[in-house]
Amino acid sequence: MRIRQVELREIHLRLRDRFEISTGGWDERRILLLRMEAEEGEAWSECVAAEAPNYSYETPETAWHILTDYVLPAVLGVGFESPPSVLEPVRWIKGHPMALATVEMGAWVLEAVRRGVSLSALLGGTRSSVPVGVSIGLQSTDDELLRQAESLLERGYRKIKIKIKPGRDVEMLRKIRDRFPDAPLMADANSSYTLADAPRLKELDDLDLMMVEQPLGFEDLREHALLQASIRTPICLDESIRSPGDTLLALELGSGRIINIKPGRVGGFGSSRSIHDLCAERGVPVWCGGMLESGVGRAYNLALASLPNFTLPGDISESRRYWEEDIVEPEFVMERGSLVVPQNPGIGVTLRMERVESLTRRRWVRSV
Ligand code: OSB
Ligand code: MG
Repeated sequence: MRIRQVELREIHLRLRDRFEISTGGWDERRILLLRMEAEEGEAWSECVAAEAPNYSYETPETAWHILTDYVLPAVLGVGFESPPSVLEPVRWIKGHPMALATVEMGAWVLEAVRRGVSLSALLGGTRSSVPVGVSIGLQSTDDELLRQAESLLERGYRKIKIKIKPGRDVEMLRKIRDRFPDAPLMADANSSYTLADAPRLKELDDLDLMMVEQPLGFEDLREHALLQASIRTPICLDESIRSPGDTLLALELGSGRIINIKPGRVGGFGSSRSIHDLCAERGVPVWCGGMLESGVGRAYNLALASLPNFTLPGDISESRRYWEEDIVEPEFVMERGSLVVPQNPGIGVTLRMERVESLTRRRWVRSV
């Protein structure tokens, strides 16, 4: 296949509610949308870089730079055999997985469109509907958090993830656990603790959490291994896992027992599938994380989460959890705690172009 036109846009999409984690917050998302066109069809994909370098070093600004100055000019007009090989011309680029994943994941959709199959089918998905969870940001009061947890549990989410940070952790989580003794709960610290906090983190063991996500630094696999050896609660790694190699290292060291896969963070679907497979071989469960995606990125995450070893509910909530109005139709709606995996060719949902047009802040187009 050969890409004959690329179009990159930045859109601004307001969240219904502010989303806050230990290292920063979002009121709106600055989303890069990429459209790639080949003779066989077109694909829209989403860059998930956060607005500030508080999750990883990438931002929409660095991704725009890497995509428009290096990646897109290099892949335009060049034939490729399989989706991951679309990135062959830019193998020399170090880092910037989210920018690169935007192109790699779009290439999977071009291939799905060419074959007339769904993205899920192309990736090897085995489920037509996927149980999902929800991530609740830091709230100003515990009462507000309780209110939100209650309404999201009532809505049917299969996993409730609660953001924590030093000073807002054990006591706050205990209130939730006391109110909802059987709820599937977990916590996400987004790298806000150090090994010196191990005694505090050990107190989580009384709360019957499914896991604690990324308690320590994003490069601290050794420290995570020491922490995991001293607490019962399974550690799930998010920020620390950027590749299959990181995953193997983490599992060998015992840095965690569960892996969160975000395809953007690991450079695309090729890498996501390798991580999925090597975890499956070792009996390590994985689940699909989220970056507050629009319906475009959500479609990709859902397709990935239809693979067999995604045995825990991911952070793939329904559209209305994030947006007043999504940019795709149909929007993603949860039924009995699950999202239906689109079965139409490609991403299986359609962009609402009028809406995308009105949200666009900049646009860059090249063709051959
Ligand atoms: O750590 O999983 C995270 C959102 C932005 C950055 C990092 C994270 C998150 C979430 C939200 O937890 C997950 C979602 O998209 O619903
Ligand atoms: Mg996380």
